[in-house]
Amino acid sequence: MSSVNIIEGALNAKGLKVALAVSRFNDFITSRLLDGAVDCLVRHGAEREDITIIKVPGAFELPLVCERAAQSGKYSGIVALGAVIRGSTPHFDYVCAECSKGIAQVSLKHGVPVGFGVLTCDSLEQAVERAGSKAGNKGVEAAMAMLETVRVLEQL
Ligand code: INI
Repeated sequence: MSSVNIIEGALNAKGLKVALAVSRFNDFITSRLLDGAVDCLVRHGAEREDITIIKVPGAFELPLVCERAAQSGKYSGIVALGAVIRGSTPHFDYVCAECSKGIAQVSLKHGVPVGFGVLTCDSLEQAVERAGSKAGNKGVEAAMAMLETVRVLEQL
């Protein structure tokens, strides 16, 4: 019996130009996500000068800057980093919905992998857990996912 063909991406960031879009809202959380993403890329072979950090006010603004970054053709991959924490109004739901939908659309429209490193949490405690403590660092996970997808696309 012949073997199946498997396409998978190596976790190698050598030579890649990457944009990291990060929101200032809940900066004490998003700065940890950003540190994690940069560290992850550098440890996987990226050069620091090939990493561009784009700061935006909040998660709602992330899709637009990811769209421009993707459209520019300058980047092999993008990572969106943010932290949306539920309050007492429905604002949370609108920000999360537009942010996640917008980022997914950018990826599909331009064929550029956009790692989704936006926390959507019910409490500050949940966010802290996902920004470099008990539940890992979602900035690292999003950078890894972007990296793997870039390398998968190269083979398709
Ligand atoms: N933006 C966030 O990134 N996280 C939040 O938790 C948040 N909350 O809760 O309001 C938030 N709001 C701001 C929003 O992203 C926009 O920046 C703002 O509405 C201006 O367009």
